Amino acid sequence: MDWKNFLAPYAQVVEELKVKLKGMRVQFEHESSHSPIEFVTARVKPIFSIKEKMKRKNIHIKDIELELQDIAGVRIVCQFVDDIDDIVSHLKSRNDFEVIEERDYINHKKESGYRSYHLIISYPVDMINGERKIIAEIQIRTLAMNFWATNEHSLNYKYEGKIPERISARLKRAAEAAFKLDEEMSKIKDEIQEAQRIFRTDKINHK
Ligand code: 0O2
Ligand code: 0O2
Repeated sequence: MDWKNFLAPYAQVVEELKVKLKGMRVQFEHESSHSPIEFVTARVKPIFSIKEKMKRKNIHIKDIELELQDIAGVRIVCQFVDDIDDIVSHLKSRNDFEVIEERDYINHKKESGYRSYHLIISYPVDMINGERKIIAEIQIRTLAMNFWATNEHSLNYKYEGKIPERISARLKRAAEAAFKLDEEMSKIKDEIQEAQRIFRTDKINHK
């Protein structure tokens, strides 16, 4: 397998999506009082992680383009749960890619306690030998969901997917606490946004 060649269009997609979505954040900041996007990160899945997932899910190498949907991955992190809906409807209305699948792990959390909204997209990318449609995954989650997922991901890596029961029970409780934190913050969202507006205006005036 010529991985470098295979992954080239994925790297291109990740770079393009990163520019576009970071641009979206800047535009929101200019045009409205609140940007639903806090930050954007993106990566091409490392080869060892592709191989591990192929093995775990029993995916043949000839099927990875269709079946391994997160080789190109972008993550959008926001402050409030409501922001997720705004981002999802914006992404679905775009003309530069097509949403082919949606996974709502916000209203349907995973067994682990994981919460996030996933969009699987088909993104046309121009390579020197013509256009290719590449599948990519966009994860949209709040800061609290991201905090939980990052920590759980590290533990999963450490325990090779078999987190001991006493830790996974704590993680489930932590996931509920993160959910409550999001709920509480949503209730005072207007206050927080007003404070952030004042802070931004003050900063500009003091320049
Ligand atoms: P700014 O000014 O910090 O907003 P890159 O090529 O480095 O731009 P990549 O490879 O995705 O992008 O990098 P990375 O390190 O994953 O992070 C991308 C952006 O997300 C960076 O901001 C990081 O500062 C920001 N980031 C990552 N993790 C966190 C986090 O836990 N909290 C916060 N607040 N930000 C985080 P920018 O856009 O490059 O610049
Ligand atoms: P990475 O790059 O290490 O994050 P799955 O069977 O769940 O592994 P599937 O069916 O392809 O994968 O799709 P799913 O579950 O919709 O999305 C996969 C990605 O979502 C994972 O990628 C994670 O980034 C994230 N995710 C899903 N479930 C969990 C979870 O319980 N905890 C955490 N921390 N993240 C989760 P990978 O393959 O793990 O890759």
